[in-house]
Amino acid sequence: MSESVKPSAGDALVLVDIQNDFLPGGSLAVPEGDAVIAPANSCTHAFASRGLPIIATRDWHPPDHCSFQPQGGPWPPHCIAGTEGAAFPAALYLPTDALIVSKATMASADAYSGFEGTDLEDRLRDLRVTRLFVCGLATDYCVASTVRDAIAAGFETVVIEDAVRAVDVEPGDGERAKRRMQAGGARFVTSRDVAP
Ligand code: VGL
Ligand code: ZN
Repeated sequence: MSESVKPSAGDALVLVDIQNDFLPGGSLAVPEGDAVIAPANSCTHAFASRGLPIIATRDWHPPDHCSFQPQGGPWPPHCIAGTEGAAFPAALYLPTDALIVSKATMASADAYSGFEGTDLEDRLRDLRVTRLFVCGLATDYCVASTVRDAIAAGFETVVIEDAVRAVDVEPGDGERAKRRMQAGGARFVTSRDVAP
C-alpha cells in the first residue's frame, strides 16, 4: 500500500536516465519507456514548486564504450555523449537549475548507478538531502543500482512506481528488481501520492 508522501525539506527527486535512446524508437528502447515522462513531469513540478532539488542522471558514453556489442559488451551502442540519442526528450520537464549527473563517461568502465564514479553523493550531502525519490529508466538496471547505492549511502529511498519501466531482457526482471529494492528497504509509491 502507498500513502501520500508530500515532498518537503530534505527531499530530492532523481530522474534516472530518461534519455531518447531508452524511449521507443531509440537504440536501446525500454518497452513503454515514454510512459514515465508524464508522471515524472508531475513529480518534477511538485519538487520545483517547493524549491526542492531535482537531479537528472544520464548515461553519457564515449563511442567505443565497453558496454557496446562491437566492443564485446551486452548492449547496442546507446547514449553516446553529445548525440540526440543521449539527449533528454523534449517532453521531459527539467527546470533550468536541475542538476545533471553524467555517468559511465569513460570507455573502460560501465556504471549503472548514478552514484558510481560521480559526485552525486557529495552534491546531495551539500544540499542536506536525506530522502530520495527515484524514477526513470530502467527499473532492472540503472534504477535498481541507483536505489541500491542510495540505500547503502543511508538515504531514505522512495521509488515512484508508475514512473519506472523495465528492460526485461528476461521476462520478470523488472518485478524481481522491484522485490530486491523493497527487500533492501525502498518504499514504493505512485506519482499521485507525491503530486496529487
Ligand atoms: C541502462 C543498460 C545500459 C539504464 C544503461 O539506464 O538502465 N541500461 N545502459
Ligand atoms: Zn549504458
